[in-house]
Formats: sequence, structure tokens, C-alpha cells
Amino acid sequence: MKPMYKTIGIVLASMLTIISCAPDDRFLAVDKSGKTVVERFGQLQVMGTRLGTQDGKPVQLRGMSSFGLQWAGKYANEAVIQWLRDDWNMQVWRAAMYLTQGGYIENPVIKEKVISSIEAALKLGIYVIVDWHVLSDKNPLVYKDKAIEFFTDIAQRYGTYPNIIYEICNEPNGKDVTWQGQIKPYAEAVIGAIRAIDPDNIIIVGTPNWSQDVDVAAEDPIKDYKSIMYTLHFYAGTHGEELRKKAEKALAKGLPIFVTEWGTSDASGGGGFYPDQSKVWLSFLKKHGISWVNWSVNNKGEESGTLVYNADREGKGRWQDADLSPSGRFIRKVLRNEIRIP
Ligand code: DCB
Repeated sequence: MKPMYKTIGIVLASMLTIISCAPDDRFLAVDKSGKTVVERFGQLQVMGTRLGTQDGKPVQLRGMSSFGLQWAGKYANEAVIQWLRDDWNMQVWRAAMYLTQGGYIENPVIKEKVISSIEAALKLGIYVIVDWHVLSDKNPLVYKDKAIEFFTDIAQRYGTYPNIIYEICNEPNGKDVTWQGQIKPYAEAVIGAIRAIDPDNIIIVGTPNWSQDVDVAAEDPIKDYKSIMYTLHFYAGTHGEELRKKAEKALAKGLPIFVTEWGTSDASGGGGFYPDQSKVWLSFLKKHGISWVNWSVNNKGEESGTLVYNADREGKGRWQDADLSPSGRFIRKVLRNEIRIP
């Protein structure tokens, strides 16, 4: 081919690629004009069951969760979060602060990793979920006073920034931990403390049974406060149609849902990588416009983790394909809009 035709061919081909792959601006962490997601969406609000921008347009935010900050706090820094924003197209970062298992109650300096996450998010113009990671401690009332003290401080320091999203109890669990008995009373107390300082940032409440029983919360949602959402968690290798039915039931009752944690593995964080089941879930979330955050950035070697065993031991970011696990490569492509989700 003559060089000129070759050039024309290349130009045409790249124009076609741009047109056909051009992702909807709403799914970009930074748009073509360089505006960050927080610059574009501003103060988030809840509109019916949907998350909305300051201007009242529905949005679906997508991003990544840290692993337990006591284990993987080295990734809660600006270099990694910027890499995730720029290379992974991440719009929201979740700082998962466990309470026990070496978490905040036992080791309060862990809070510094939440602060470094927030500072990076403010600088980079992305949203940040401050996650009070109730898990093996089961009943959120156990550390209610500590939660109020913690969220009061976060709200006083950062409540004026639209970047902040509060997640007040990751996964309440255990037979004796019910919505009406423990979770709702806990949530009302913590929400009251946050709202005394911060009138409008989104607050996400955990639901019974490891944040699966959104249908139960939907029977008796929290009144009196605005911009409240409820979390649904799933692991694609364990949870399927039955859990999606529960979510649909809750949505039909008007419950606003935010998936603050889901994994491509089974419910242990390991046990295999389930891309097909994950795609069914991603399609469900897309259909309902539900925001999501994937579990999680770590190099432990478990299937839900983004990095292969021992990759990036210092927390520098700039990962190459060989650093990423099958799940990491899959989620990166999903976030970059390179895998079509029907
Ligand atoms: C959730 C937790 C999260 C946990 C993942 C995977 O727990 F919110 O903290 O992460 O889902 O289980 C796992 C890590 C492991 C680590 C472990 C330590 O991936 O590497 O060793 O935390 O706590 C769930 C979710 C669902 C269910 C149970 C749990 N479920 N759970 O459906 O039964 O028991 O942790």
C-alpha cells in the first residue's frame, strides 16, 4: 500500500475504534476535558432507589475496595489510588477498616490508612467510602460508641467535601443480629451523629446476614434522614439468582441499594474465579443502575484479590498484566469498559 493510503487507513480505523468504543462519559473517572468524577457529579444525592448527581441525573459509580487495611494498608496511598483512577478508570475507592482481627479497636493507628485514602481521593477528585468493617464482631452495637466517635471525627474533618461516603457497618451477621433488634437502632444512632455535622453526604447502612437481607431492611427502612442507602454484598461463586430476587424485592419496595463489596470468587474470598457468574451480576447491576465496588486490592494470592501472590510488595501501583490475577485483569477491563456487559 502507498504510505498515504496506509495513513488514511490507519486514521479511519482509529476513528472507528474511538466511535464504537467511546464509553459514556458518566462511566469515566476523568473525562476527555480532564474533569474528575467529583467535579462532574458533585454532591451526590439519593433519587428514589437511585444514586444521583448534584444536578439530578442518575449515575452508577464503579470502583475498588481496599483489602483489610491492617493487612494491605500499603495500597491506601496516592500512587496506587491514582494508578487505579488513571489505568483502571476507578471512580470510587473504599477504605475497609476492620474493627477486630487486628483492626481499629485493637490497633487504632489503622485509622491513618483511612485518612491517607481520603486525602488521596480529595486530591484526585474521586469518591471515597469510609467503611466501618463490622465482620467477626457481628453485632454493630458492640462498638457503637467507638463508631460514633470515629464518624464524628471524620465528619468534622471532611464532611464538607462531596467526595465522602460513609459506610457505617459492613456486614452485620449472626442469628441474634437482626434488623429491628440491633442494626437499625445502631444505624439511627450513628446516622444521627453524622447528620449533626454533615447534612448531605451519602450514608450506607449494612443489612442482616452479611449484608444480604436487603428485603428485610426494605420492610422497615430508616425514616427521618435523607441520602441513606443500603448495602447488598455478593460473591459470584456462592450467591446467584436467589439473592438477585431479594434485591429486586427490596428495589420494588423503594430501597436504594449500593453494592459496596462484591467478589468474583466464593464467599470466602477464594475458592475459584467465576467470570461468567460475575457477568450475570454485572448485567443485573447495570440494568438497575446500582453502584458497585469490587473486593479487593491485595497480593495475598486469593482468587478475589487483584494481584498475584507477592506482587507489588511495596504498594507502588504501575501494575503490568503479569502482576494481575485473572480477577484483577477481568475487573480492570470491566472498569475500562473493554468487556461488554449486556
Ligand atoms: C466478607 C467480608 C470481607 C471478606 C469477604 C470474603 O465476608 F466483608 O471482609 O474478606 O467477604 O469472605 C475476607 C478476605 C480473606 C480474609 C477474611 C478475614 O477475602 O482473605 O481472610 O476476609 O476476615 C463474608 C461474606 C459473605 C459471607 C461470609 C463472609 N457469607 N465472612 O455469605 O457467608 O464470613 O467473612
